[in-house]
This record gives sequence, structure tokens and C-alpha cells, in this order.
Amino acid sequence: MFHSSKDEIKTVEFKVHGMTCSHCTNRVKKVIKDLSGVKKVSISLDSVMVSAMYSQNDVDMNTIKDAIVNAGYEVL
Ligand SMILES: [Cu+2]
Repeated sequence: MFHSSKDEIKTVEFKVHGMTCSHCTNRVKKVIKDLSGVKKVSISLDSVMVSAMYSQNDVDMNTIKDAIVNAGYEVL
């Protein structure tokens, strides 16, 4: 009971291939942010790293990964 009521915030990082410009990063950022439970997204185009802060009660890292893949990018 105590556990299920606690809002656990996690951070996940993915290396994402296929992002070549700010249009790509904005697109990836939007598809992740549109998932409920995602608190914050930051993307570095230089290192092609995407990091997302999320509530594990609402969403999991595979859902975030799928959203990136469905947007047309490759998650390593
Ligand atoms: Cu682009």
C-alpha cells in the first residue's frame, strides 16, 4: 500500500540515432512529452542522447522507447 501510493520519479537515458537537426530533436521531445507521466525531457544533438524524467506509476521506459521508435528514430 505504501509503495503503490508513492510517486517514484525515475530518469532514463537513450542513445538515439537518426536525429540530425533541431527539427528532429523537437519532434522526439514532443512525442516523449506527450506521454502522460513524463515530467521532463532533455536532448543533446551533439551526443545524440535523450534523457527523460518520468513517474514510474504512470509510464515505463519501454513506452518511452517505443514512442521514439514510432517517431522514426533508432534507439540503441
Ligand atoms: Cu532533423
